[in-house]
Amino acid sequence: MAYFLGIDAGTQSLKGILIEPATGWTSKPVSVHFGRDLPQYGSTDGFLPCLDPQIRRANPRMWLDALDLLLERMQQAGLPMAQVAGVSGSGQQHGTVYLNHLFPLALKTLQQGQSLATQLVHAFSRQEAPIWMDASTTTQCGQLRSRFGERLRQDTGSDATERFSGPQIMKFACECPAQWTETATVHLVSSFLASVMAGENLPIDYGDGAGMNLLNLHTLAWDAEIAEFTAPGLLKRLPPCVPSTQAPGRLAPYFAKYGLTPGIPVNVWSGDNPNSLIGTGGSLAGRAVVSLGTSDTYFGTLTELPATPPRFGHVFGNPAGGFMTLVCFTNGSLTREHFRNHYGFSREEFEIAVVQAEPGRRQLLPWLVPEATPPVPTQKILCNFDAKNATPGDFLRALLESQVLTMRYHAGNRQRPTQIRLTGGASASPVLRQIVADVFQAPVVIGDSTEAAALGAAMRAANACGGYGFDELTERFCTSQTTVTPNPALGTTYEQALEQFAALLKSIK
Ligand code: XUL
Repeated sequence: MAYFLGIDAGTQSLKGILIEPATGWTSKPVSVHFGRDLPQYGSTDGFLPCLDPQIRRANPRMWLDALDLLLERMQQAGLPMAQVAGVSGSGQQHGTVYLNHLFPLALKTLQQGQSLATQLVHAFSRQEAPIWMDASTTTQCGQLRSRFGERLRQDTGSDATERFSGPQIMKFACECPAQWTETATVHLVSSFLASVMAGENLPIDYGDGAGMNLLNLHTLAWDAEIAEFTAPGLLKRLPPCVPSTQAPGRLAPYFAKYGLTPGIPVNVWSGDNPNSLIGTGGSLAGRAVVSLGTSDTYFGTLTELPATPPRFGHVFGNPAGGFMTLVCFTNGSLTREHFRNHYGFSREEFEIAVVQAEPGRRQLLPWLVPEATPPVPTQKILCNFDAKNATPGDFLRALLESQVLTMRYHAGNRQRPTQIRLTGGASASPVLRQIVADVFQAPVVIGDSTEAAALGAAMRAANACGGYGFDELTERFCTSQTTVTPNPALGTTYEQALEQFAALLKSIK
């Protein structure tokens, strides 16, 4: 039997799972929590403490120690490591790792008697890796915007974004020119760990590469002009960018110590969002994933590059082919909970009140806290109805519908999805499930997203190293018991509601 290994290098932990596609078997996830399991790095939440809340960096050697510990734990758990036929992974997006000229030789000569972190200690030109939570590059974003204007969004799929790798590299090259000169290679978290496993520098994939403000999505090559403006000599420090389905590496002999077979193929790793798209079963053409959590997130598949990328979102590569959008809405479950508590409703009372209210009649701008999409810096709740005299049900229905309408409005895809995979805590609410189905007029499949990035990575390994198609992998690993069908009678109602919502949005511009 052939098993495939998926590793998820997240913000707070490293997780691994094995899958066996012939039977659909999935192992229990094994994990290493950076804060609890590697306290020597002083990174309780996965990053180094810093008084400046804009600065968020991690020690990349912590990720190496975590990789050793994870594979040791997987072996100790009795997982069939010797039968693993391919490896892939997922990395928190945008984080950058800076390596010097010693890295390739250090990788090639890894000895089983010592840890990865010990053997690679001299290979870093920068000891810390800025991660996606770092927001300290507003100046650099401004410079990129004034130099390239709209072209940045049109060609790289995103406006200049603080956490993105390009602005992060720009800041480092400018503030630390000597260390920049010493830098031979800039990796993403994903391509760094993939390279370690392969014992040689591996490429970046289109999924994660698109989160850098450096990849030209029209040519699928690094944009030389943007790269040179970002940092002198950056182009020659970037690994090549390749399709997510390539498996250019072979597992390094070092990993035999965990029972793995040296020489098995290593698929290029990708970002956590592209991997989650695969792992939630949302990567097939026409599908979208809506995750209803603290914030709400919309991932939509795109077969072609949109003429205009979403104004406030991002376009990344879809590892299954084509592209994906990612749009994040800050006012998610906390806002829903706030208003439920405001009316003193239990969850059941909340459901009943919303079901009883009339659909599509009332809209509001649901921004209790500053919102990312569209960017609104302060609280703003604006209604197109008389909120004082509305019943609690009318108000709460307007809130839920508007939260879904804003997703449809900002999704960046004119075509409605043919199926939505719904995940996250609030996907447990029957009334919210139905509203998502009705507003999008698409069937909603309730999924499980707990290990979506690790599962997506394992599915990508099975695709790239085992020849399994994403259709069959999705069918086997992303099953669901529950589907909610849209009510076609409400199609026109919600088209009108969308127009009314758009009018309300315009009224604040
Ligand atoms: C997406 C983003 C986060 C990170 C970490 O743009 O910054 O989702 O990928 O999860």
